[in-house]
Amino acid sequence: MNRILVTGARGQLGSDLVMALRHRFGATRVIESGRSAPSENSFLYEVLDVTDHNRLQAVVDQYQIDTIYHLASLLSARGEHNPDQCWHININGLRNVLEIARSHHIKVFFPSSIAVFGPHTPKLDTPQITVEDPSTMYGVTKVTGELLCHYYADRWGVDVRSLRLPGIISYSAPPGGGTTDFAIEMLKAAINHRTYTCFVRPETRLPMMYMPDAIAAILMLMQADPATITIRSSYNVAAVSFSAAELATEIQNHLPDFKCDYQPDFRQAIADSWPSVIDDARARADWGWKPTYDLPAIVKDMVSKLSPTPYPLLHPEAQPCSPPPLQLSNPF
Ligand code: VAH
Repeated sequence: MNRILVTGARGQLGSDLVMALRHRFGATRVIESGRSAPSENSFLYEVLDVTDHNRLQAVVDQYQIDTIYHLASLLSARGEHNPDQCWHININGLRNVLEIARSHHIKVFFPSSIAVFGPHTPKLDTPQITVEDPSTMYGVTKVTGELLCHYYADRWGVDVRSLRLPGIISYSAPPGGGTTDFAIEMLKAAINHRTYTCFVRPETRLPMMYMPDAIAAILMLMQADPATITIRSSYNVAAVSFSAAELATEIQNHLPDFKCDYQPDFRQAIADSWPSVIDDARARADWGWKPTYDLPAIVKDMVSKLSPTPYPLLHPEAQPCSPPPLQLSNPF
């Protein structure tokens, strides 16, 4: 029991999820995997391209895997610059996971996204069941992925569970080339440089979630009694919605000299196609979902975790050296 494989384990979500899974189930019960060999810390790590069915089969057999957290995918912004690769990895990778889950009776977590929604989806209190007309290849792969999950659960009885994750904010691993990366970039830039140029307009409001809440939602869903799971495509989950300007204002409550300007790029159109506020009543009713972090709590925790530890000012020259230039995420 609980022999777990995490694909895409070194991504933004995977880095924190692996730690949480190892903490809960034991370090030797969780196998990390990714397309490239890790630069360090290769403890129970397998190089695995999820589009390679035979390699995935070999890893599953070697470790007698009974649960797969399938995180390997290209996100929205990166996917728009390489839609063919986005389709290939996101769909063929998921199909390999579901096929092996079917033949080996493996439980699966699949991260969907609010990116399944599009311009004709209700923007406020987006229902669990509604129009899904995504305008990105990433969103198309997530709609297709949800339909595949529902099919494998309904037709073959695969215990696959899924969440439509909002933008995830974390301080540990860097963001992975998504449209919601502006939130993490703004926080890191505020702390390191006191200034940030945001790639969406100030009034752009999106559903977001702090990483601890995302990890809690995933673990609650995967531990829930199967009888309580009434959605086998993907559950809406929500925590907080805020605009880029509201985030900047909350940061200024901690860093008064922080300045943010706005130069929207191609990611503005992606953000505009997504909802602002999600209705997650079904997740709350079925398996007790309840978020913990609101915007002030997120910013307070991020600022404290990302701020350099203040030096003991033993001497006026003992000022901390200026941090290295911040490499903003390049989504391609
Ligand atoms: C992205 N962070 O921006 C991801 C997420 C809701 C957005 O799927 O692509």
